[in-house]
Amino acid sequence: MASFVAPILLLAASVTPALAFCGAHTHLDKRAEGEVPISTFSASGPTGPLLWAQLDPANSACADGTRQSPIDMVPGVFTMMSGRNMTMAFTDLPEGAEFENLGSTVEVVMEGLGSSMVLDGLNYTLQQFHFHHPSEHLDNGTTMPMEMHLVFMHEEAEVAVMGVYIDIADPESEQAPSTMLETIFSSVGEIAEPGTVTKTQALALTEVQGMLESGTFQRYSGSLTTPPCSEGVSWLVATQKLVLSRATFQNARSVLGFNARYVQGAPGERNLLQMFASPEIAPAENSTVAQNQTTLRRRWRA
Ligand SMILES: *[C@@H]1O[C@H](CO)[C@@H](O)[C@H](O)[C@H]1NC(C)=O
Ligand SMILES: *[C@@H]1O[C@H](CO)[C@@H](O)[C@H](O)[C@H]1NC(C)=O
Ligand SMILES: *[C@@H]1O[C@H](CO)[C@@H](O)[C@H](O)[C@H]1NC(C)=O
Ligand SMILES: *[C@@H]1O[C@H](CO)[C@@H](O)[C@H](O)[C@H]1NC(C)=O
Ligand SMILES: CC(=O)N[C@H]1CO[C@H](CO)[C@@H](O)[C@@H]1O
Repeated sequence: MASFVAPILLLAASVTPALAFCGAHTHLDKRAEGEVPISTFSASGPTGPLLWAQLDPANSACADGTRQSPIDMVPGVFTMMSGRNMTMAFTDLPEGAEFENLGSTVEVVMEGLGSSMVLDGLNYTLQQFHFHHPSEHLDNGTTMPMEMHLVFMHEEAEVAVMGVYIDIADPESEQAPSTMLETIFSSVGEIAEPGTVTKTQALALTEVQGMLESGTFQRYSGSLTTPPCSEGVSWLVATQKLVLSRATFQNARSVLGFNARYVQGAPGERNLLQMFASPEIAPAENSTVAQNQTTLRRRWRA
């Protein structure tokens, strides 16, 4: 099974769309020891999300999928799930973990380090977590400074991703910066160049587990937010947020640059790129997006 786990870890630049559903027949190379692959796609320009489907036929879901991620997390697109209803078993890492710059993100490699969660009776293992600046999902219409994605896999190649918004610490607020995030990003300067890797100091994942268990998750079925945009991904977006000190956020931002895919249509709606390609197809009257565009137009006129 390990042979198809690694590419998802790497944000899956070369994974086939089938991967998320039936990994049994994939034949993907395991990450070579000590090598950090650099992504062939980006978040803007000619290799950016408007053109991902043209980069590789395997990325077709990016342009025609109707359950794509990220989305605007507004009431009606998700169901709520209590953190207490989930079983998480995150393990602290006194030895730290590898921290890589893939060009498209910075990623902490967790494969084989023993963190897991049970979702719908399936035991998923944590493969990696990485970061987006700004957030990819919108929190009820609003972008957040950053978003962490914890990518889990079940051995039948099911993918589940926990999204956790990261805000900038407010001196007026009681919430202290996350020790785990401050530790990770204290070494981000060592991997400023794509293709580089370093080792973090000891990581306290149980701190994050405790925070997630005390909150709730907004659940929906979506996709990978990077090529090949495979669907069938169980998304769990936490309502509890982590915070970073302003100085650490600025260090993280200077390495991440901009790496968020644009917000996709609500689950089940036509892919925005298909709507663009067929201007005769107006957004459905009853589309929440269309309704909100109408509201906005009215506001502009006023
Ligand atoms: C928690 O699980 C129980 C039992 O499965 C279920 O009845 C309840 O709706 C769940 N609550 C939430 C908030 O998910
Ligand atoms: C998942 O399975 C592993 C191996 O059996 C076990 O150690 C771990 O506790 C399980 N995870 C959860 C959240 O129950
Ligand atoms: C979401 O945003 C709408 C409109 O901006 C607001 O009325 C509503 O209270 C918000 N919902 C939550 C849960 O914050
Ligand atoms: C719009 O509403 C109609 C009638 O309720 C329904 O059949 C149709 O599926 C809806 N379309 C979308 C895109 O939600
Ligand atoms: C999808 C979306 O953005 N829906 C919002 C449209 O606007 C109404 C009212 O302004 C909100 O309640 C919806 O959540």
